[in-house]
Amino acid sequence: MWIRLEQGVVRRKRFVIWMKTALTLGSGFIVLVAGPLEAGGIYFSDRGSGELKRSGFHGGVAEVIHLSGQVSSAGTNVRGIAIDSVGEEIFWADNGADRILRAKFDGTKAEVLHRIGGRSSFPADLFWSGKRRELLWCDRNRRHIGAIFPDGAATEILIEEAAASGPYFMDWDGDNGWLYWGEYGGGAIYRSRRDGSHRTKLLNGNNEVRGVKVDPVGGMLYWVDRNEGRVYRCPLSELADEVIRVDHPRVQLLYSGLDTPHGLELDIPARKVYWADTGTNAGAGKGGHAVSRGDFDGSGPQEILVKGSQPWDVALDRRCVRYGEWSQRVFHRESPSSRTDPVMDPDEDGLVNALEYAFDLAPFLPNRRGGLLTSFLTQRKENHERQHGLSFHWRAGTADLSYRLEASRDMKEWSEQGVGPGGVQVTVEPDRDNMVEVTARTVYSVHDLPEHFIRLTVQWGGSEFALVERKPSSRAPERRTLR
Ligand SMILES: [Ca+2]
Ligand SMILES: [Ca+2]
Repeated sequence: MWIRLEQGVVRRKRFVIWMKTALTLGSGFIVLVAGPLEAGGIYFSDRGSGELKRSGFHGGVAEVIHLSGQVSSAGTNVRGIAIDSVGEEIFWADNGADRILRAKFDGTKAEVLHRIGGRSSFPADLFWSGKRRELLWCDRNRRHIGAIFPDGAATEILIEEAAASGPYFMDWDGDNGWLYWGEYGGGAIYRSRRDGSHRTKLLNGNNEVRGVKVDPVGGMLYWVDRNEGRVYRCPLSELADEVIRVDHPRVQLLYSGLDTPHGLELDIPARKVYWADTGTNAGAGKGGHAVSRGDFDGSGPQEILVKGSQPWDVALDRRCVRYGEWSQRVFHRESPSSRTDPVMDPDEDGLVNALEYAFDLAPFLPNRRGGLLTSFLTQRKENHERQHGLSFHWRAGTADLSYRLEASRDMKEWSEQGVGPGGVQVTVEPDRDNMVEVTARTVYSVHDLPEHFIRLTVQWGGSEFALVERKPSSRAPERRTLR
């Protein structure tokens, strides 16, 4: 039985499939669908035209998002943009009327989320935290960083006097609980806890910081310097103790010769950095009036993806519903098919591109062969019986991927019903983008079985790829096999 998870799965909190009965459920998640060609893409605010725009991952001609609902115009001075790919909503700041707005991805239900009353304000950058269901934003003129809770429309000021010339672009590292922001005119980058405690100046010496983003997985801070026309990064480990300058030897210059870079966005699984360039310095820099992208380590070319009038900020919807869409997200536009073909393995890590797609990995960064699946033992409270479990992150909502789970005690005879009474139970929980965490668990005890294996077979197109996990011998580190 092949299982394909529909897009709607990622919006549900949690559901369970019983392998023995799943065929008779008749529910929507085990179906073959033609589906759309793409789900995700690049969203950007175009300050010059006062519009919100989008394109696919390889750019091209920008599509204007036409707004309808409470408002039909994005505003007269459009700034930060953020998206919620689960709720399919766009949030943006309008510095013209001092307000923060939202709309659905297709532009419908456009409305004012928050009006900033009183004296002169300057809403700039935004960050949507799906976990906390809050929108963080910074106000350059009032020099503070705040939170808006769209569900109840409540607001809160988190950090006062964030920087002398005001905070301008910001990011939230939810994994480690740090808020990062850059100063509008002073060249510094700061961080603090969400409540403003443990505040530190990390870095100094930029000629006007714009986008600031953190990669907690790689332990790296990324930022742009508007007037030098540069994209930088620096290991977070270098930023802990004392303020360093931008010419510190551990600061890496990734891209230079840009025009007027502003908003920044990261695609951590794909190891890409995107930036919006307003073109307002009107120099000879590369990529002005456009959204560009490059690689995390600066190794690939600057790819100028999509033009605008004055792109100010950029956000990514990283969902992919077909291999072709993912391929545009992770590979350079000029990459030959000898790298991009689904059955190729350009990083020679033993995982063909179709598997890198299924598990949301980078196809040019070798992954640990055993890192995809987690094999574990659980113990039932009532009788201390041990069950064999397997968990993995999986791309849901695609038109071309499905998987099958089987169990074996000898790696010869495989059964979809497991090797004991009760079968295998599968639980699916939303993770991020259109990825979900799948956990399979035997309902029977594996205590008396000298060996027990769970096999995951991935199907892409007409190809199948099998990954096998052995029952751990104890709670000690798991043993894994891949074939
Ligand atoms: Ca590979
Ligand atoms: Ca890889």
